[in-house]
Amino acid sequence: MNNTDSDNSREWAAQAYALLKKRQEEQKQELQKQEEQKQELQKQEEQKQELSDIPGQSKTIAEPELGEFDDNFTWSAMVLAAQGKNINQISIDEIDWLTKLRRGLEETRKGFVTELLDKLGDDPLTPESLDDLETLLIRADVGIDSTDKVISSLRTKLNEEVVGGEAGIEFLKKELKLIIDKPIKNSGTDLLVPQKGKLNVWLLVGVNGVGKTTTLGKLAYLSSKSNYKTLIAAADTFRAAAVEQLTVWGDRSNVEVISNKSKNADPAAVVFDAINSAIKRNVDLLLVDTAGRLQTKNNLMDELAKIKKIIDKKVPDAIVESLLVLDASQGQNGLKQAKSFAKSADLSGAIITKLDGTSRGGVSLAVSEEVNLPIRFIGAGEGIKDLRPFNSYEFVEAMLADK
Ligand SMILES: Nc1nc2c(ncn2[C@@H]2O[C@H](COP(=O)(O)OP(=O)(O)OP(=O)(O)O)[C@@H](O)[C@H]2O)c(=O)[nH]1
Ligand SMILES: [Mg+2]
Repeated sequence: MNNTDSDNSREWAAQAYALLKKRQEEQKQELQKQEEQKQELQKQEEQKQELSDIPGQSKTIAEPELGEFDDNFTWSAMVLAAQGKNINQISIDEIDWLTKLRRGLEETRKGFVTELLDKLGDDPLTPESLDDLETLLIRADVGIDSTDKVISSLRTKLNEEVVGGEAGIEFLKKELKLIIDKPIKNSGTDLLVPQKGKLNVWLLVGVNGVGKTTTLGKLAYLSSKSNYKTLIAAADTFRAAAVEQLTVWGDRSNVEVISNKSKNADPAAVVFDAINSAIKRNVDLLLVDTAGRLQTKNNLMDELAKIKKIIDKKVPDAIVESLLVLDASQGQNGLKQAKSFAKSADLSGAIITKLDGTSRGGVSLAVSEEVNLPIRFIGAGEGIKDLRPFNSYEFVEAMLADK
């Protein structure tokens, strides 16, 4: 965003705020009415229901509240405006998400933009400041290849013209976005959504603890909310609590979970059953949770291959996505995992989780450049709404926001 754009969209932000405030008041009044009517029924219901202690899974889905007309709101609205969003179409959810994303990337940014701007001051970029930038990019886990690419583009630009600090940041944003967008463009699909009229099967794979099950829960919510008929297959049969954890997520979004609770059940058999149910019920999207760890005698990759084989055999027409879930806070370690998975499993995309509060958000760049995987979703929190389709513009703006 340049200065004139900024002024215009600041004005836009103020209008958007007023509109959302009004809408929120109306919604509140409407909700209150409904609330009073339901109160008696709910009381009885609540007594029956046990609240889960899994983080982010209280029984009611908290709607975000419109906060102050502050810097967070203005920044988020400006990012939406810069993408040509219509003022009547934006929602508190979008503002809330962008605020979360920017906050989440604060640690990555702190050791990066703030330091970079401090070093640059108002002076034009010099070859020395490029050395500083190189160090900062590496430290943010952007990866050697992406860093080399960006620095050499900047060096070429410096040879041709004088580049001021702010212009340098804008150029940097453009270069980073190009890197992230490349695998997305190559995939031919800008936004991953289930294809209507077909069975879509999304496998969530990755090592233990990266957030596969949580991400699947959030995807189930997103999918059913968008009116896709959704089903979950609990193919992590290794971890005892996995089915229970998924059932809680399924309940939250009214999505059924197909599982086999017997000990050492075969994951491929669970997928087999789930496909049968999916066909019977005309399901649009089948989400498959897989194990992050198995008994030593079993190999994770073999297991995944077996699951895929079952899918290919039973529903050759299905659109299958193998999505690698990566925990951003693991930085370069996560990148190593991605590389080894990419070698053995036939991956089609990545989902980056835990972008809230990590200083290693830059690893997303390394995944795009070095593993060549399109990033499809990002997670920044444990709540059901803390996952959104990946948007490279928003990501880069949040990573390099100057406050
Ligand atoms: N802060 C934060 N925590 C997250 C996010 N996604 C997942 N988590 C947390 O990470 C932990 C592990 O998440 P799971 O979804 O169980 O991970 P998993 O990959 O399914 O783990 P295994 O089934 O053991 O392989 C949980 O405590 C989640 O709440 C996120 O975006 N932000
Ligand atoms: Mg799990």
